[in-house]
Amino acid sequence: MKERLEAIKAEALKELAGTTDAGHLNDLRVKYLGKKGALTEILRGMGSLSAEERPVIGQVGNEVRAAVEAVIEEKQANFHRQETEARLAAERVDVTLPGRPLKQGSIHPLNQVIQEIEDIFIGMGYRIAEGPEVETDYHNFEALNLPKDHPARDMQDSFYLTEDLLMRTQTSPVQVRTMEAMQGEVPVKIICPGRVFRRDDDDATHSFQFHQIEGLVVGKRIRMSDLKGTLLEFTRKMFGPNTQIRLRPSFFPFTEPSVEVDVTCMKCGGDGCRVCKQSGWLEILGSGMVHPRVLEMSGYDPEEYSGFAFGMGVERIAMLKYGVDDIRYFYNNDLRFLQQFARV
Ligand code: 2NM
Repeated sequence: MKERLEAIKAEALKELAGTTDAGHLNDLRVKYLGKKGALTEILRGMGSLSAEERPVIGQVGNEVRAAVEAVIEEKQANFHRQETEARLAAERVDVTLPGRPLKQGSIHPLNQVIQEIEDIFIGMGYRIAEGPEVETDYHNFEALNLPKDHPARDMQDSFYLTEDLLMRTQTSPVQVRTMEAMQGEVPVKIICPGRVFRRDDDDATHSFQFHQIEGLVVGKRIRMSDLKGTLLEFTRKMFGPNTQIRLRPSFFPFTEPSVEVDVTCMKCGGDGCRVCKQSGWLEILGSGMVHPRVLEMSGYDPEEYSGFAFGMGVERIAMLKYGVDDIRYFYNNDLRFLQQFARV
């Protein structure tokens, strides 16, 4: 029996020496040490041995089992280590490689212009006010002193949703709402940026939807000179410190007097060029002293308070500033256009 055990040991060790993979190693473990394995089979037959032989054979059996087990464990550990090393090599990451660049978007040129204008007025103590794009006829027209028969109220010129609701044609209704909410408190000092809508055919300089920024100041003894100084300060911050402004009389239902404001051409500095059609001047905004009836309807006594207001088209300013000759570039979202405004 002892010889058979030694023979099994020799055979097992020889076979084990030849294994090169974990699967085969496991097969051998089952073959020699498993429940139906060769060694187990022999040791099961120990019952028939004499009392003297049993401990001797038992000891040899245990030694053989231990020797075979030891080799299997060592081989298993080796295979495991090799496997780990192979995986580490295969999955190796070079942490010193530069990362993949993240695609970064940029602020839309219209929003850049809006933010720039906002920053200038915030610097002068203004607050930003926003309001709904769907407006009541009252806030969009009536409260701005636009009489029922005014041409701007023509159904053909605005997007009416119902008898009483329309897409706002200006951001002035936000100023009306702000005055209402402030219940006669002063100062009112706000700018209102936002999208406005007009029923118009799109072309190179017109769009049925565009952006405006309107400003409003209401307080005691607010004068035309405050308006002039404010607009000069704004235009110099926006278009350069040498900018001049020129006020021409005009008409708006919500202001009296009303003026249109020109700035010296930012392209030629006033000498005359293609952009300013040789005049040296560019019209950039409309403004005036808030009409007493507008103040009164929104809760300000025109005997006690006065104010000025102004409004400008964001697209027009962006087109002049960047030399864009078609308003539709702002809405097409062509990256070749937009990326020229990316500030990296
Ligand atoms: C403009 C031109 C002139 C204006 C007036 C008001 C309000 F609400 F105070 F009456 N807001 N905006 C105004 C005045 C707007 O845009 C060309």
